[in-house]
Amino acid sequence: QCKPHGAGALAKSGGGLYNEGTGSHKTKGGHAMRLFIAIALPPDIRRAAADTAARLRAHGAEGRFVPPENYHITLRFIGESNALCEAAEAMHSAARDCRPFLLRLSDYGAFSGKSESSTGFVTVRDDQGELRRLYETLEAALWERGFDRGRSRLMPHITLGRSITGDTGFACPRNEAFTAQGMTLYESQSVRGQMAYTPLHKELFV
Ligand code: 2AM
Repeated sequence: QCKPHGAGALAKSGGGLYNEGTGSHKTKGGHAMRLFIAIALPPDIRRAAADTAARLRAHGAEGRFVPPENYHITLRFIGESNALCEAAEAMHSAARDCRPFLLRLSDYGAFSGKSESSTGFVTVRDDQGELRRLYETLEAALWERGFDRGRSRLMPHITLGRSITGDTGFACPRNEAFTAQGMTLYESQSVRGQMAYTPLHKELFV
């Protein structure tokens, strides 16, 4: 029987936990939620990232900018799943060996796809490699519990906007640091055209 761990017990449960026998928690229809695990940001770091976004707009960039309350560092995108307990258990297992660690904001960067526009972000420096280690332990813990493999490489960043154009030549070096105290499992939903991220479970690093 799966029980959620940690102070932040799951706020809700998706009914049947997962499609047994598929080896994967991906579901077709049903109660699946769009899930991801991220590092939440303190207010001063949100403000610093919002300042980079404001400078980017002043530079002349346009696109779909993310509201600062939605800023986060994605650790692992899970996608459509209703395996909340398994995700929480994997987080608990990975957090066990993790102490709070320092992350630092750095320069503006962009992921360019095939189109003219790109995803604009603030690069996050993980100088001690602690976020990478956490990512790897979490990845293994999720895999053990039947989740698909995620991205092969972690590129820590805070997304500022999508479909961004006009960012050529933009730079905004930053150096603000903060201590990552935990990781959070979120449900992502589109509510009246805006993304809403609901925290479902939190694991603190101790
Ligand atoms: P990013 O913005 O940090 O790059 C919630 O949707 C978060 O999950 C997004 O902020 C995005 O991360 C990440 N995400 C969304 N869709 C994804 C996908 N198909 N593959 C990987 N990550 C995704």
